[in-house]
Amino acid sequence: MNELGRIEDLPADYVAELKSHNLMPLWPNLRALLPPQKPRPSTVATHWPYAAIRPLLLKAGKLTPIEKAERRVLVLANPGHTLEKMQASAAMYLGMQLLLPGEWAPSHRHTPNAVRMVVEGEGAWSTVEGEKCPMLRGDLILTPTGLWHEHGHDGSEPVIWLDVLDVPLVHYLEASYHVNSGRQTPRSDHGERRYPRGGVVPAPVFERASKAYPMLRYPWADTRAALESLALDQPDLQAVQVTYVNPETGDHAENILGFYAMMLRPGQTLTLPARSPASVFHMIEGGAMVQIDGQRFNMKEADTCCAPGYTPITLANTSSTQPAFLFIADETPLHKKLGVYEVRA
Ligand code: GTQ
Repeated sequence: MNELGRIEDLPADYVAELKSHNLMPLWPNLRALLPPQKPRPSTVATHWPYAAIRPLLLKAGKLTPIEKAERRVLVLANPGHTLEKMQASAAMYLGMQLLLPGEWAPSHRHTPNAVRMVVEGEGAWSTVEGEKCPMLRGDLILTPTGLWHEHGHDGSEPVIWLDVLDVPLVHYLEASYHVNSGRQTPRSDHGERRYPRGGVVPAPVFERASKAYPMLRYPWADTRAALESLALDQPDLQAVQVTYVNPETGDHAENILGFYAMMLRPGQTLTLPARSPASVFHMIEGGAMVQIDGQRFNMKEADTCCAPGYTPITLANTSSTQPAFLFIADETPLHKKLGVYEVRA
């Protein structure tokens, strides 16, 4: 490949004149914009052990009352993007949120989509568009774009969950904003009761189902049972994985990020191919060694890590007797919609 001209190769007064007209020469920056063969992601493989997060989050609970925080969150920031950008990858944001007994995080809605994966504690709930969703360990709760949501806690111990948002993308699009409001009035219908089995969905006769997001809570007990059933049915299946879908459309549960649960059989090692989207792994149960770009993370329960796109990832269950369960978030729906999704051999 031939060397392209550098900015220093141009007369300084010419460059100054270009800039005074809000113009830039492409060629000194062409390789940075379009690197050869594969992207040069800023996202670096990063491991956030829960043992490090938990005491610092509980300390935030002492230092900052909920009224001063609205959302009491420690952001899992990828150093490759600089910590100040508060992003895990190009499109993903991760935060660990703490709610103490009796606290209330007031209702708001925003343009970025969010999900919550419950990590610890009992008695908290999220109300999403009036649907009160109990938060039990391993549950996935959607708060898609534009839907009102608030969090409350009637239990006696701290509750902690992982927030996954597409805010870096929506912010980059200059489309990120929020609106606040008061308490929501709970409704009686619940998506998780309407869609208890994946194979059969309600067939309305007198009315059309009109909700864009018909299911908001995906109980862990059901997801775990689905994985165990899948593993039993297909003993040779390499990747025992389910996708969180919109039960009406079969599409991904949200528009931008994809969400999955994976079971690693006892002793299993699984290498995922290099794919264009970045991904996040969160250990729901058990432990796993995660190898990304020559880095090895010993993932214990409630640990989280992220991997850039275009790199193979190896997951190895650290137990030879127990299955391990992971929650995965990635940028697949976004890449597929934009036509940039790739799997490399
Ligand atoms: O719980 O609504 O981690 O609005 C960041 C922004 C959580 C939330 C975050 C939010 C929320």
